[in-house]
Amino acid sequence: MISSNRLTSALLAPMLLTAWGAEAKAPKKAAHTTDPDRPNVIIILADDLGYGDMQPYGATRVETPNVNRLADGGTKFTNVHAVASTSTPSRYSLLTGEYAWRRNDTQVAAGNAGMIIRPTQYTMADMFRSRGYRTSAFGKWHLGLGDKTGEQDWNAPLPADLADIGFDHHYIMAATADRVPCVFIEDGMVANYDPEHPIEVSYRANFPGEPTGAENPELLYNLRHSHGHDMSIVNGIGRIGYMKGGGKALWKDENIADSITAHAVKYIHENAGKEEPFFMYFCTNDVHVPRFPHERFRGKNPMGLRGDAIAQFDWSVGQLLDALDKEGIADNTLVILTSDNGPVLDDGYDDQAVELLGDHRPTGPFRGNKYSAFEGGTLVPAIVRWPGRVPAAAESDALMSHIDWMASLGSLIGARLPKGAAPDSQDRIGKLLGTDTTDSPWIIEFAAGLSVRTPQWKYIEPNDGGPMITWGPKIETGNHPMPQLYDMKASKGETENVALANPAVVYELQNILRRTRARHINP
Ligand code: NG6
Ligand code: CA
Repeated sequence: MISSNRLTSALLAPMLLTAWGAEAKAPKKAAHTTDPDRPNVIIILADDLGYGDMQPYGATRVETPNVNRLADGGTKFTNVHAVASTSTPSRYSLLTGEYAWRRNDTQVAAGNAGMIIRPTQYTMADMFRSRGYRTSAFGKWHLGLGDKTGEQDWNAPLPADLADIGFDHHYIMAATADRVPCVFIEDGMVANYDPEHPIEVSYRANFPGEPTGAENPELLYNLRHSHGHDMSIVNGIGRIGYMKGGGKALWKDENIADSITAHAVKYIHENAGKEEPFFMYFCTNDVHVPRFPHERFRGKNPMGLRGDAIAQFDWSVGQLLDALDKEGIADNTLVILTSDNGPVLDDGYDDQAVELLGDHRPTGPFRGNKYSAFEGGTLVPAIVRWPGRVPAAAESDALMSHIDWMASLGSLIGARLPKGAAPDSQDRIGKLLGTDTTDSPWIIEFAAGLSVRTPQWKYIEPNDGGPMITWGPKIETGNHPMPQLYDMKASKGETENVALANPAVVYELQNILRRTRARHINP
């Protein structure tokens, strides 16, 4: 493991001033799960789950009883944005409190990317650890592993992993289910490693004699690709990238939700009775492609595999909530459910998501979707539950961005962040807990370029990229060579560009971007 010079919790304990000028907090003697300001914290992060995909947000063609249960016990947010309209930059920003667009290497990562968050960076997991938490990550990772891209040896412990950025325990997928390697990584090593079948991974060339989706479509017995995803075949599904070996370590897509959820539930049971609270970063593969949920979720809604994947996601949520109930720790556990970016229908496999959609609206009334600068790219569901502390059966329309969750949670638990950590994150804990329903003054969204959203306006910077994605499905990018300004109070649909009629507003929003780029953060 790369050793990092992190401050230990012992060093930090006496220094409880929060880093954003908030009031000093009374020193806490010992971390404990019954401490009101140090609840267990679970972030449930769905993949590509849209604003309109669950019943609390208006879905009628699929049932989400467990998410409904969470919403009944907590606050549902209607104006929360992920930082980016794809996974890697969105997750990078959530976990570091730094806008991904400040770096040029946070675009959608390959499965053999080196660690994008470097061990010297201070993460949300480090922050929880500094306050005595146990920390864990489950499921989709997609932020790179090992030191250098393409140089990992998947047959031995990885020289850099999540332990180097603050997670005590992890059971993860290196990237996405549509990218090789198709194995779980547990605490820095391939889980269920099969020495009879050494693993090789390449994003450059196939391994001699190995079938591919492009050349051997007859082997795609589980799902066929619609675009891309025609390289290595694992479990009868074509992937992005090439891999060889794996043997019994290879996942079966129909069991991914079961594996991730079982590990997380076990963790809850093992940690519930301990002195220290826990932080869990629980990332589902659902509802990302390839959508291949377990048999028991199939055919219960009219939307096919995408609907089934939503049902499977809901089941995972229910398993976690049940585990909290069984352990009697639901009351001192803050559960936050959200998604990494907006929804997409055809994202590369022939799963009939488009054909079977009916009148379901994955983005609700909003325009665009995953990849897009329109609201559908980053507007995500968000439900927060903490009995007694977060209003129950409530709704908040506070404008808020994931970028602020690190500082907000840090404020809650009385963490002190080292200078330079979470540089773009503001303490908005009242908004996150639903007790302050006022808007953030502005938030920034990241697709091909940047956009600013204020309570009334949405400004999209000019961008020379084309209006539609070029690689396959009909997906609007939101790009336009002219400045775009939409009055979100007049219409949620971003249909009428009123930039020319409102030059002063455009100028003001451009200034927010200019100053934020220059790091002159001015909330
Ligand atoms: C795209 C993939 C898409 C998905 C996306 C990342 C193709 C043609 N499309 O490049 O299927 O994997 O990357 O999604 O390969 S994300 O939610 O992890 O950002
Ligand atoms: Ca995603």
